Amino acid sequence: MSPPRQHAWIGLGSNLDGPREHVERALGELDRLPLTRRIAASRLYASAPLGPADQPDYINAVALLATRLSPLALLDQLQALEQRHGRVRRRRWGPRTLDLDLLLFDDQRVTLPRLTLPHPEMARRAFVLVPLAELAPSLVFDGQPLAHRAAGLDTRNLRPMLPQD
Ligand code: PH2
Ligand code: MG
Ligand code: MG
Repeated sequence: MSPPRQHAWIGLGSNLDGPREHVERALGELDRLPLTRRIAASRLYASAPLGPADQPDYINAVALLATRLSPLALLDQLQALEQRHGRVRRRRWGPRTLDLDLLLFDDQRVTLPRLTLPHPEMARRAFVLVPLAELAPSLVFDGQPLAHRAAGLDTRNLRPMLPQD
């Protein structure tokens, strides 16, 4: 019997070497991971960097996957995809070609050295919460629909990208 199909939410980010192309290509690649389909993607958003300011602006998006992988097997696949995009880990919160963060995996709570679910920072980051709320406005997180949470965040440094941008 195959394991059940579960929903995983992924935050994508890039601010190096053609960030828009990295994010758009990764959205296609997420759909081709083993035992996995991408079932939705938010618009792309441009955002000012959180953390060190001496780095380019980011392109961010959120994707929804249906997967039969376990959370850790999916994390392995996401990290391998980051590597294939030439990701080099330098400083914390520094610039990167592709960052794929596992945000939510159904309603699972996980506390492991490699993985914490839900992602501990997601509720504070407009560049995660706004695209997530675009896909799932009524999803309840910490007792509140995402749309309400997103409305309470400072979004001055976040803008949806238009096709001609
Ligand atoms: N990711 C970081 C650090 N800072 N800032 C923005 N705007 N978007 C990101 O995805 C981002 C960041 C580390 O993962
Ligand atoms: Mg990140
Ligand atoms: Mg990351």
